[in-house]
Amino acid sequence: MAKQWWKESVVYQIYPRSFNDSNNDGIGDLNGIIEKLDYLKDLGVDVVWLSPVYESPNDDNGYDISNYRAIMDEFGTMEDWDRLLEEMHNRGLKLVMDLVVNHSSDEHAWFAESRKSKDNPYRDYYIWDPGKDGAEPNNWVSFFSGSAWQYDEATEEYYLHLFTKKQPDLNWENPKLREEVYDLMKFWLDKGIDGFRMDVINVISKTPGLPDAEVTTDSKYQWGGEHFVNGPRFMEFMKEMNEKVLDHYDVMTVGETPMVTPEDGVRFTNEEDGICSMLFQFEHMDVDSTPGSHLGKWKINPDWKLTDLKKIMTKWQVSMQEGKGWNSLYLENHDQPRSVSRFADDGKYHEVSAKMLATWLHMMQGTPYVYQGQELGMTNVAFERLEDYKDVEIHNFYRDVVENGSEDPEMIMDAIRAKGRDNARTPMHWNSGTNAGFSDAEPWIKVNPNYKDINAEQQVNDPNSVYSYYKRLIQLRKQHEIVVHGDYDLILEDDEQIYAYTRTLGDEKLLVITNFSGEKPVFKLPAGLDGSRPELLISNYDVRDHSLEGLTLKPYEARVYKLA
Ligand code: TEU
Ligand code: CA
Repeated sequence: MAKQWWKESVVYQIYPRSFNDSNNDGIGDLNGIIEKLDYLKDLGVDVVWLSPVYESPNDDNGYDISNYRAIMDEFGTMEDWDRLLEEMHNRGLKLVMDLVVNHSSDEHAWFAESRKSKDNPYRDYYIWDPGKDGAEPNNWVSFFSGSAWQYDEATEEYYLHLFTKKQPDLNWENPKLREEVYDLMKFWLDKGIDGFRMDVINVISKTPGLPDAEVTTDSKYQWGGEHFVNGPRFMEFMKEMNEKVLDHYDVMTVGETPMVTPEDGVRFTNEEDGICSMLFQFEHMDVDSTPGSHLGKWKINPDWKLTDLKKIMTKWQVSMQEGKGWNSLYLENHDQPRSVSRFADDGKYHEVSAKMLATWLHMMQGTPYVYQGQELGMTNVAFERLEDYKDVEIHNFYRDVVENGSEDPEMIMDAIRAKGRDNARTPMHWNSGTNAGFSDAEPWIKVNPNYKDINAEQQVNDPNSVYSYYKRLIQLRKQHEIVVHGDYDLILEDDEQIYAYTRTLGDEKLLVITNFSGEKPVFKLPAGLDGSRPELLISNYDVRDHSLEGLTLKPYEARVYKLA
């Protein structure tokens, strides 16, 4: 397999609004990030992915951009950003910026022009339609509830918005719009950044004529994915973007691509003619959802099984290695609940189970991502009142289902507490002081009350902390080539408590054993694996007995062995 710096790297995601507030206005900012670069260096990560820091009215916290070449006032200035890049590069850290070009903000100058008149030169930068019989042009539902169309008085037409109505979709069919995107990408690349994370990049091409979605539920609006997920001209647009822009720089790109299969994954990331370095697939993020509707994420399936997760992860691991593609490995980001609360135990076994999940993820094939606070084992939050949640997705969802009278409000609040994106967006826990050391002022969103027990200050110098464990995992990647390049094989396929797999490179083998339960299952070494001289590389308990035959695991135990 071809060697690339981004395969050997670990990426750390920063959600700037919630990371560190340097000027005490309650909002994280660029200078706050600069203050913490030594922390990131100590952790050992190689790349930082910064969620959007561009000018934005913040309808969707920066994923609605009103100027692609300016920094949001609340976050600082372009000089601050230049200094951030310089300080990162001085420390050998790389910077990946978020590229949000499926849509802009409705406050972008292009849209202000576009909506003025039907013959405005910017009209075709967006997707306009007169509608059908005084109603929306089609039945598509928005990702964030309600119709994907908004009526606009000025020209008496509708515009498409797959996300909020303040996020109008850009019209990629228009070559002028595409050139604008390539120009803004060059603007940042020429400043010296090291790559892009591409927001919902696989929905930029829509089926011509924008036909109705198939009706599969009794809701007024239907999921229209068949008409825009990996749409007809998606690959063509991406090839053009690569030829005109990306091929001229040594950068990494990670496509955020909902609803893709491993076959798509290989198509998008393979060494020969892929369109990005790696991608974020979502199948494992849906393992605990109820399939069948776009609102499935809120309907938690309490009966999801470890074997479901094994099937998904193994399919991706094997397909990508056979097709010479490359995986991103993630359990958290700014859109997902905290992994220790979701997949492990944020109570009694908080510390060991956070370490177990980290082991499981970092030993797979692909580039691991750590989302801010994950390295401390930060947990979900449970706000009492709806007003304490700030996320537009949460509020739209609540309005949609509760105010239309279809669901019980307390049930909806529970779904929000379990799955809402704000679980990941509470301020970072730096210490046990005021507001967890994030800010002296009241933060824009409340701090998780457990910050006195879970914070960086207490963990950085504790060799047994979740943080120190992450540091060691990241080091293992630097020390053992097999962690990066070894082939993955699942073992104990049917076990509902133990997730175990091997990695193989030449005549070297790693054995990864993780217990996803609070019980004490017995690990049986499969025939053909020689466990006679195992060398323990890392574990989340003190291990005395290394015999692998009939090994009784402790709750949420994790061990990684190198087999001779
Ligand atoms: O998310 C895209 C996406 O697929 C969302 O539907 C996401 O999965 C959802 O939040 C889960 O319920 C990206 C960004 O990561 C997200 O923060 C933005 O809100 C969205 O695009 C629009 O830009
Ligand atoms: Ca601030």
